[in-house]
Amino acid sequence: MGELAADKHVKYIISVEKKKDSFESVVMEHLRLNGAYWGLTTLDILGKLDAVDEEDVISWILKCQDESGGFAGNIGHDPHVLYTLSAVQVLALFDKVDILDADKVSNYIVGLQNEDGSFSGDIWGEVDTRFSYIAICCLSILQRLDKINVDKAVEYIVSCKNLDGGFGCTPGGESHSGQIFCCVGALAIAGALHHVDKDLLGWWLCERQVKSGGLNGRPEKLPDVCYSWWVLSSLIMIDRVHWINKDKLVKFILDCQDMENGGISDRPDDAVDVFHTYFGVAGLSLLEYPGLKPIDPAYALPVDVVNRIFFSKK
Ligand code: GRG
Repeated sequence: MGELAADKHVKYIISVEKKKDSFESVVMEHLRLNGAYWGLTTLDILGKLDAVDEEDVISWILKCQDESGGFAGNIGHDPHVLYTLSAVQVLALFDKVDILDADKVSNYIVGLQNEDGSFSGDIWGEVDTRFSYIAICCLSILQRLDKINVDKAVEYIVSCKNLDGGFGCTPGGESHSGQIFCCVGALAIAGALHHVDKDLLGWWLCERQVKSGGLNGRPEKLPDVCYSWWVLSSLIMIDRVHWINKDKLVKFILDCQDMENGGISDRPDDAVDVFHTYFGVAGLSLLEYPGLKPIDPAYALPVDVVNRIFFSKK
């Protein structure tokens, strides 16, 4: 089996950040803050966060904040809960959450909770369990979870549970591993994992492993490195990770590396990108691959960062 080309992945991430005119940078322009979270968290898991200029990153993030308190994907764009979580997560990596006005950011999120407990992603109103996770995770990091109706938020997530044990985007929506991560992660943070049928969901999740060792997002679909995160983190949160073949999954992820120029792709021999590089490295971290910082399956941040948020005396 090959090895993790850690140094090459660090160089790849830094090169994407520098090539502002590249195809990848241009298509990611409007979601750059989310891309920054993927890239910087990868660097931190690899122990190389100091390869970037912290002050540059932080001053750019602050310029992405809108007067509503929410953050946009880049300067001058519209705010959305996803970029708001990314901003808070990146600041957490640098131990700089304190520079934010936590009440202002929280008020933006609180304003997006609907009567039925669900969350909209922004003022345009789209509802999805992704936004429930984002709101709960972000408010928890800001230590402001008590500002929303958590019981209602949990009730809405539970209303998206299916007969197969999985969860969808909205009530009745098909179970999908990405949404399952969001629902299980939100319930874990809210202390409400008792709503999950762990054996039933664990069975559905471990059936996502295909012959190559990779995981797919739902039945009959192709495997993709990103599901190493969505599926594994969910299995860990419900204590069923021993139901998949870890060695085969490690091999699948390593086979998706570009051994020459760094980066990880969705499947072997495809083009690499920062999204799959992050989820590949994060997946390996969940699999306890040597030399990587452990990552927290619910907060999607390194465990030392999560411990600093909740256990440091400030
Ligand atoms: C902090 C890690 C973190 C996440 C923030 C945005 C978000 C919360 C979660 C997204 C969860 C999600 C829905 C992930 C799935 C992404 C994905 C690869 C979707 C592809 O869907 P299809 O239908 O692909 O195109 P399949 O694989 O089903 O063919």
